[in-house]
Amino acid sequence: MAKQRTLAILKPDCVRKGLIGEVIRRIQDAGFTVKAMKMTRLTKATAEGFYAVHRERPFFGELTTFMSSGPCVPILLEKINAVADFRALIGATNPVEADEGSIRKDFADSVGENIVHGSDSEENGIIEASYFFARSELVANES
Ligand code: 3AN
Repeated sequence: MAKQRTLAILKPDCVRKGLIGEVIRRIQDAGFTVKAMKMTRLTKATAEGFYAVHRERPFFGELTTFMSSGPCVPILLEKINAVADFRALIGATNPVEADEGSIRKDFADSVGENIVHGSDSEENGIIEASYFFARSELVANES
């Protein structure tokens, strides 16, 4: 199987809880390579664009307010089978349902504030990465 890329975001709750290092440690221990990374803060409008697929959902306002509530750390990751493996590493959206030992099980408070985002497909990962990284930042890190 070929290497894939996926877009992770350490969400504002991860940053506020002082868990940036812990979560990146777990990601690297699981075999992911960091290809691009920064700390930034989404505006409400950018968060609404990023989560546009959820625009009709009842939690859309809460989600985009939370995601723009403080700095986050987007990270472009690479690994064989990265999309599925990363979603397994972080666990189910609702931490109550997340597997033992997953990042959300161990650190997330709720379905809304769940520490980390992971792309649901390789195609969406490419679109999501474009919200955070310039083409030059990605090309510079191609192996
Ligand atoms: P995932 O991030 O696991 O792919 P999605 O795509 O279903 O989950 O949802 C996107 C984000 O929306 C989640 N990470 C979560 O923060 C938020 N979310 C999902 N369901 C709810 C909900 N019922 N209430 C509040 N926020 C939610």
